[in-house]
Amino acid sequence: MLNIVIFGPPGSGKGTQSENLIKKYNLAHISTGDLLRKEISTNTQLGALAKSHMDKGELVPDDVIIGMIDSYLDRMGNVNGVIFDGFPRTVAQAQALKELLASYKTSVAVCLNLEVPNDELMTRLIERGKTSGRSDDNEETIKARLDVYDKQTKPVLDFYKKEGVAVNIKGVGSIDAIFADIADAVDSKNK
Ligand code: B4P
Repeated sequence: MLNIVIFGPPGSGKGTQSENLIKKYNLAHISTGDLLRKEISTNTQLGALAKSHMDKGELVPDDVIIGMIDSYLDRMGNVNGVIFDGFPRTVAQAQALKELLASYKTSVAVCLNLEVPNDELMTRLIERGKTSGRSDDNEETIKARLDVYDKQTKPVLDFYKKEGVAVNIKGVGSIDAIFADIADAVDSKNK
């Protein structure tokens, strides 16, 4: 299986480039952010819990997220591989993913680390906020999310470096040019 973690700070283009990955490699896709927003829009209990964290720019607790991934993998059926978009965001989530995938006799083939400077992230997310309707796309919450990324999420990259699967991708430039680098990285890990 070709399992890909698409990694990077908020607004680095994880969702955007996942769309391109799905088309090129015919993979299943799981975005924890999208799943949480779906729970919020359908007014579930989980959605209410998620909203209370997301509105402050905080991460949703690990046990909730890991439970979502577990049940997704349980239902996934026969696929060529999975794109994990916005997950893992903590080392505990990365460790849990490793164990879950091992139970299916598979592992993460590549972790694509999208590198984008903070001022560009802020510009993109403020711009997205004009149309997204997302309650976390405002300056104050974006600052909190960038801080959470530095403290809680960045260490995940060291986890994947130790696993020997991390690849840095320059995440600034045209979406197509960035995807060309992404495809080269995936192809070189998928020989
Ligand atoms: P996510 O939904 O994962 O969203 P994101 O990090 O904001 O966005 P992404 O990187 O996908 O950016 P996009 O492609 O849209 O997370 C939201 C929240 O959910 C988190 O803060 C957290 O609270 C919670 N959550 C989710 N997963 C969790 C987990 N595992 N554990 C705990 N909590 C979790 O790109 C952004 C914008 O840039 C778009 O408008 C796009 O058009 C633009 N863009 C993309 N590429 C560009 C380029 N090359 N040039 C110019 N603009 C570009």
